[in-house]
Amino acid sequence: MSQAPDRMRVRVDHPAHHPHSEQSIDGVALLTLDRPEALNALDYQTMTELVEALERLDADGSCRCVVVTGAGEKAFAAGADIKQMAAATPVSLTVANDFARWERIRRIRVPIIAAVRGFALGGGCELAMACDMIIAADDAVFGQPEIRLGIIPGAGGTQRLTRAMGKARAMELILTGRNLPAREAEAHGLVTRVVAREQVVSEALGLAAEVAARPPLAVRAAKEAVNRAFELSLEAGLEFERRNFYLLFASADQKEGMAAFVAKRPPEWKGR
Ligand code: DAK
Repeated sequence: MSQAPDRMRVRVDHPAHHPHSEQSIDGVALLTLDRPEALNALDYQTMTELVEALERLDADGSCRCVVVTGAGEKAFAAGADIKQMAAATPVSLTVANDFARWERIRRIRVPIIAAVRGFALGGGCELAMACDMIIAADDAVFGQPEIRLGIIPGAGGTQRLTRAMGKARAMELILTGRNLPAREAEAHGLVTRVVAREQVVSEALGLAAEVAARPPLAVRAAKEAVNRAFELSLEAGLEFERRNFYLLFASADQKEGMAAFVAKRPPEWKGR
C-alpha cells in the first residue's frame, strides 16, 4: 500500500543520553529511514529527505557524528524502490539525475555510522557502504541482488564492495546476487562489528558519541584522509595525509590536546 506523499520518510532525532547508560551523546544525530511497510525502500522522496537531513546536520557545527538506521523489524533498506524504478528509461534516469543525490552523500564531512538490522540490499547495501562505519545486527543481511532484476548495482556497489572485500568475493556476490549474512560480512571486512539485534542502535550511538567527543577538525581530516585511500595512489594519499597533518598544527585543538596531555588533564576542544 502506498503512503500519503506528505508523510516524512526520514526521522531526525537528537537523543540526549545513550539509551542504555548515562553517557551523554551530545553532538550525535540519529536518522531513521521510516518506511517499514516497504522495508525502507529508497524511493526518490526518502533519498531526498535523507540527503537534505545529512546536509543540514553537516552544516550545523554542533553535530559531530550521525547514525543512520532503518525503522521496523525487517530492514535497514531493501534497496531502491523497484516499483518506482520499473518504468524508468535511460532518458528518465538522466533527467532525474538520481546519482547526484548519492554524490552529495559522498561529500558529507561529518562521520556517518550505519546501524544495520535485517536487510541491507541493493541501494540499501550501497547506502550502508557509503557510510564511514557499519554496525551490524547478527540478523543483518547484505547483498547486491540487482543482477536478478536484469540490472547491475548503480550507486557504488561494484566499486565499494570490491574495495571492501576484494575482487573474488565481490564478483561472486554481484554476479549471483547471493545474500551475505552479518558474520560473513564481518569476516570479510565489510562491517566494523556485529552485535545482538537489540543492541545495534545503542552500540552505534555509543560509537558515535566517542567520535563526537574527539576534536572535530581532526575527525574531519581523518575521515577525508581514510577515504582518499580508496581514490589515490599510495604516493598521493601519503602526501594528502602529510599536508593535513601539518595543517592541524595550526589548530587551537592541537595546542589544547598536547597541552592537556602534558598537564595530565582532560582536553577541552574548541573545534578551531
Ligand atoms: N522496492 C519496493 N518495494 C519493496 C522493495 C523494494 N526494493 N523491497 C521490498 N518491498 C516491499 C514489497 O513489495 C512488499 O510490499 P507489499 O507487496 O506488501 O506492498 C513489502 O516491501 C514487504 O516485502 P516482502 O513481502 O517482499 O517481504 P519478504 O520478507 O517476503 O522479502 C526481501 C524480503 C527483502 C527478500 C524482498 O522484499 C526482496 O527481495 N526485496 C527486493 C530486494 C532487491 O532486489 N533490492 C535491490 C533493488 S535494486 C541508483 C541508485 C540505487 C539503485 C539504482 C540506481 N541510481 C543512483 C540511479 C539501487 C537499485 C536497487 O537497489
